[in-house]
Amino acid sequence: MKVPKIWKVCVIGDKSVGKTSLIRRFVYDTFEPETEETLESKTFKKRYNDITFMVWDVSVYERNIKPILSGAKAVIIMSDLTRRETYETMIKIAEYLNGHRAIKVFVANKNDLKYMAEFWKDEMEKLSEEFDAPYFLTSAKTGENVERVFGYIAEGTV
Ligand SMILES: Nc1nc2c(ncn2[C@@H]2O[C@H](COP(=O)(O)OP(=O)(O)OP(=O)(O)O)[C@@H](O)[C@H]2O)c(=O)[nH]1
Ligand SMILES: [Mg+2]
Repeated sequence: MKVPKIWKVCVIGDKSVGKTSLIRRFVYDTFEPETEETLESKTFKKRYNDITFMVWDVSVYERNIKPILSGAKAVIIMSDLTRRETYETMIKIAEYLNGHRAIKVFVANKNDLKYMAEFWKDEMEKLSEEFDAPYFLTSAKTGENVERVFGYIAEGTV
């Protein structure tokens, strides 16, 4: 009998970086310009090839993320290219996660607004090398690279 693959994936990052939007793009292939903030963490389910992803949209108000991270196959650490401080938060999260066994992926979102970028690929590369995890520039708005993030988690190759 084949054991079903149910993989928990946590999406974590600073406020308004587009966590919910990225998940919605992946799960429903939709985008909303106006969103409500995520007050409580929420899960979304999505079938991808032979894997069922349980995607956790982790609220920035979560006081204790330890139980949420428990058992996670992967963690998507997100930032917003147009806000430098969200890059700094990504570093803090990566440091916090050091030693956690989950697959880590760095995502700089809102690449459709790249003319407003406050950090760029070179810095993502630095982060990627330091923490030995790949990075993607995504746009939840256009859909650019969104599926590739989950494809990497599923297949282990960029
Ligand atoms: N231009 C652009 N806007 C985006 C993108 N992703 C999200 N947004 C917008 O950014 C805002 C915040 O998006 P959310 O998905 O709510 O961000 P979040 O990280 O879930 O926010 P919180 O739950 O409040 O922490 C919304 O106005 C989105 O429409 C993107 O790729 N491009
Ligand atoms: Mg949200």
